[in-house]
Amino acid sequence: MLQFELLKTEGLARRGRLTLNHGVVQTPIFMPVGTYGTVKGVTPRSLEEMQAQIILGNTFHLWMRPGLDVIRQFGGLHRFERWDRPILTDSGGFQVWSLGEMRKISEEGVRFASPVNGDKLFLTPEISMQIQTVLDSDIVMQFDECTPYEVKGHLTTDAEARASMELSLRWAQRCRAEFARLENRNALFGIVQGGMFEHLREESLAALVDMDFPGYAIGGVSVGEPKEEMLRIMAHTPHRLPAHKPRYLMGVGTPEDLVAGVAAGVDMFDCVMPTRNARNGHLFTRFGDLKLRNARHRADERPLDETCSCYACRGTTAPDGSVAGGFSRAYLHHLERCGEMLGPMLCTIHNLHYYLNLMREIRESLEAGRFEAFRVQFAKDRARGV
Ligand code: PRF
Ligand code: ZN
Repeated sequence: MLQFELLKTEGLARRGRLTLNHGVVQTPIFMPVGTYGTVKGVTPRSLEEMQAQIILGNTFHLWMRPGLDVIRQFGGLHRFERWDRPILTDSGGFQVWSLGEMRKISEEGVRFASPVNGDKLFLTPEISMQIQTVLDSDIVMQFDECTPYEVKGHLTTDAEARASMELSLRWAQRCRAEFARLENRNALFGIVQGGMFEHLREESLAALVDMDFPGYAIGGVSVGEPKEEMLRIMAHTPHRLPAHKPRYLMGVGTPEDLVAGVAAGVDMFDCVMPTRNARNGHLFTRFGDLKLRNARHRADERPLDETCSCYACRGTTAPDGSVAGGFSRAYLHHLERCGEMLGPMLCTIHNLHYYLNLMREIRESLEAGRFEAFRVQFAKDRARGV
């Protein structure tokens, strides 16, 4: 099941409400990435505290480990990973694509050697649907081929991008048929491809809209192309999708990309950036990015972001008024230098809280009809410096 209501619009930007089998998601939304059935470094309790509404999982990784027998025994991914709110799973198309030379793509599917134990494996649209049905994710992604930006030292040509996009369309059809055969009660999204070619994206989009999916994603961006190319595709595709269905931009991006994406009409985002960068000591704040390794933080008593209400920045106040947490830049710098695991844990809490709060502020600005004003203030704040 999937229901999507548009609550308000401003220009191309939209404020919506998405109802899924495991709950309601207020859009625009950022979805933390939980590849292996865990958002790296944070507990589900902590995700709830920062008001995460929906998280990602990965078909490919969970198929490798722990394997479908275990997930099936648990009745799906929700109970296995102890997250009872909505989950979206990616189909494996992109993850297999990331294996590079280790894979072989044919009409039927993708043949590759398991990166875990070298076993010969074959992933097809049908198998991806079967896996995602066992996972019981609220949103199932079609199995697609993510068209690369470059192949073997040359930019992907129009003809190459077309062949890839058309293959993804045939796979979309097969996904739809298998999803129906399995009587999956969740929602299947189609994925627009077409590389950096607008006319191909329009063809892909039209064909997917004819197949009538409950939601649509934009894939094949943020695959190594220059920023201007990403922004060109982001400005081109979202608003051409059906207005009354959710739109998901896959694997994007920086805080600036999210704000630009919303302005272009995107409702949903995911990216490893807040979690991965946190583990490398790269923090996002209202006033710009901060590199924890920098010696300037050595004795700095300030929190990462004085306006942030996350556990790392402000701590939590107990009923008796006592405060726990609220860590200084000096302390976080120290943890980073010593390789202590509390460092990445606190940084992940902060970065995810920042991303989720950014989306909350975007939703509030849309409700108030002040998204344009918000964009101006956002850019000004981010340029101030930490
Ligand atoms: N396809 C799928 N997953 C994805 C992508 C895609 O094109 C991208 C592209 N940035 C990220 N994740 N299935
Ligand atoms: Zn914080």
